[in-house]
Amino acid sequence: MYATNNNAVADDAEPTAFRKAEKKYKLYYDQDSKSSKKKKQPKQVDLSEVLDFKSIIDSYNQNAQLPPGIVPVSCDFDRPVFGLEKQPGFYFIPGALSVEEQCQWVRESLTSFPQPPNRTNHNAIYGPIEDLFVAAKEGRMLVEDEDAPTGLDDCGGSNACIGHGDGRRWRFYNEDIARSKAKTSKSIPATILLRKLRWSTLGLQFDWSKRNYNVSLPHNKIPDALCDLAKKLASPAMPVGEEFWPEGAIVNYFGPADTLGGHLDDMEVDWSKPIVSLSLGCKAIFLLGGKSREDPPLAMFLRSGDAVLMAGEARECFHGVPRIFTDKGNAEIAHLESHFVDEDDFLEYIRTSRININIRQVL
Ligand SMILES: O=C(O)CCC(=O)C(=O)O
Repeated sequence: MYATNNNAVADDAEPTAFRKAEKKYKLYYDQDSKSSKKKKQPKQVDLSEVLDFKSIIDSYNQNAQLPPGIVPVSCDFDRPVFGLEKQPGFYFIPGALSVEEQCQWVRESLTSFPQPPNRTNHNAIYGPIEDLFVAAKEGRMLVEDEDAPTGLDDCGGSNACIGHGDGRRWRFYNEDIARSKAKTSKSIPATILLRKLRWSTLGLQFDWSKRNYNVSLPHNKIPDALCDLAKKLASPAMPVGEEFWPEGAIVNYFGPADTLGGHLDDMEVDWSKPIVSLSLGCKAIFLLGGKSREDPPLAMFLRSGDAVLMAGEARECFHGVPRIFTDKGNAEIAHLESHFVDEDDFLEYIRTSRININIRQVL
C-alpha cells in the first residue's frame, strides 16, 4: 500500500515474475509519438490474459458457466461474488456499487476525505491543506506566506485555507494576489496540487515513513456511511459469527501514468479480517500474485464500482496496480460521465483518474 507514483514500477528492480508482469502492463508510449507534435499514443499491450469479470458475470448470468479456476461464493450477498480456486481469501464482487454510490464516493474522495485531520501526501511539504478541491475549482494558488506568524493557530480570513509545514505557512490566494506575492514567495496552483494528490488516510492514520499506523495522530472516525458499506461488502469474506470493524482507510488517487507497485498489506493485527477495496473511475489492471514475488501474478481488470476483498491467505499475497486506462475506448466511465454532467469539476477529474478506497480493521 505504498503511495502511487509514476516511478513505483522502477525499471532497475529485480526481474521477478511479479516485476515482469508489471512491466508487461505498464503504460508506455509509442516512440514516434514522443518526438512528433501529435498527441502521445499509448503502446498497444496484449490484454488477452487479463481476467475480465464483466464478461465472466455476463456469461454466468446467462448460462451459470464459469471459466476454470473461478468459483461462485455462496453467501447472502445481493450480487454474485466470485473467488479463485488457487487464491483462498480473495473475493471479487463485480459492479458492487451502483452508479449513484460511485459518484458519491468520488465526490467524498475529492472533497471531504483529504480534509484535515486526515493526512495526505501533501502534508509533508505544506502541512494540512483545507478545501483543496474548492481552491482548484476557483483557480487559487497556494503561496508560502513569509509575513504570516508561524505556529498552529488558525489563519482564517477570506483567503481561507491554511497550511503549516516545517514552521512555514501556506495559504490559498486568488490568482492576482498570488501573482504579486509570487515575486518573493514560492507558490503552486491548487489545480496542480489536486493532480498531485496521491493518497489520503481516513480513521486511524497510516504513517508512511514508519509503514505503520500511528494511533496517536489526531483523526476522525471513518464516516458512518463508508463504515456501513464496508461492513456489508466484507460479509462474504468474514469468519462465521464475527464482525468487521472498519478503523482505517487509505484512499489512492491515480493519474494517467500512475502505478502502485507490488506490495503486501501486513500492518493490520488480524489478517482473518478482509481489506475491502473499492474501485472508482477509470479502469485498471490489478495484479494478484502469491506469497513470493517469484510467483507469476494473475492479472484482472478493475472497473468503476467493482469491489475486491482480501482476507486470510490472500493477505499474504503480493498485489499491485501497474496500469490505469484513461483513453476513451478503455476507461469505461460513460456511466459516470452522464451522472456528472452538471458537475464539471468532478467530471474533468475522473475522466483521467482512478480512485481506490481500501478499508481496514487495524487493531
Ligand atoms: O488500487 C487498488 O485497487 C489496490 C490498492 C492497494 O493495494 C493498497 O492500497 O494496498
